[in-house]
Amino acid sequence: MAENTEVAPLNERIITRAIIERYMARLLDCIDLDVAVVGGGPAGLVAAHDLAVARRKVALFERKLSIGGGMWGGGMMFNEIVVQDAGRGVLERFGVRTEPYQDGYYTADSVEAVTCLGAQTVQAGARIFNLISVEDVSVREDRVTGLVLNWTAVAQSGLHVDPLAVDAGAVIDATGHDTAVVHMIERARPGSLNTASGRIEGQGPLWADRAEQTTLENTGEVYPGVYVAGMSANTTFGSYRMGPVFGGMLLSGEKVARQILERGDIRR
Ligand code: 48F
Repeated sequence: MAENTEVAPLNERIITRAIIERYMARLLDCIDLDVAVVGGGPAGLVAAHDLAVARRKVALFERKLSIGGGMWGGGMMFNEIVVQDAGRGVLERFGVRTEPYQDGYYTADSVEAVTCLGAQTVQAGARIFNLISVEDVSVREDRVTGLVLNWTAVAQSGLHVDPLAVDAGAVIDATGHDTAVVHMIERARPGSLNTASGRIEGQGPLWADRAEQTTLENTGEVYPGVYVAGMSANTTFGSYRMGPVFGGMLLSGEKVARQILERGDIRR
């Protein structure tokens, strides 16, 4: 019997409906989250991955078109990153190949690092929403209970369009140098952060060794319901910047996921 090789002509209405229906279903599924991650750099991706592996309902909101944050560009657009032993272990867990350089330093291709982290995170069950900016938090008394979202294009074009909101048992500020969510809390509740001064302590100049250590120490809850990870942790609690060495970011993502999992009360 002759095989029917005829292909049905493409129908634009089907393509449009497929995209809208599938996207809407995923968005609706994420309006009540266990954990909302803000920022798709290395710290946010690792956190979202580990929480999804532990079967938490987790979504990551990234304001840009692409995830990866500061990782794509390596150092000054030389797209290689450096990690030490501990960070290398995280990269390898995500299937990123590393190459020994010298004395416990390893390099990895930054494009491979971002794409592997991204793919593993989505496949683990975390939903990544790009092109969405977190513009505020929602609160009930003295606890953050969710995020206020809008299309990045709305903010960029200065249009007066009201946002939408999602609920979350915990929010992770993984917005890097911006420390965006913590700034929102500081504006709304001045002096209430779990830092030495109650305010954002700020970021100092470059000191890679010290900053790698403190990124991990500073990872944690900064306000009821809000955790900081990655560079945002150092800016919040006050420490140095570290340049294109990424172990601290990856380990901070692991640590914040662990901290949230250890808290039995963070579940929708
Ligand atoms: O900056 P980023 O990569 O943060 P990270 O994971 O890693 C820091 C390193 O890249 C580097 C460094 C290490 O040596 O110092 O800077 O801590 O990723 C932060 C992401 O958050 C997004 C931003 O676009 C970036 O991709 N972001 C920032 N503000 C918002 C946001 C916001 N309001 N809403 C959504 N996404």
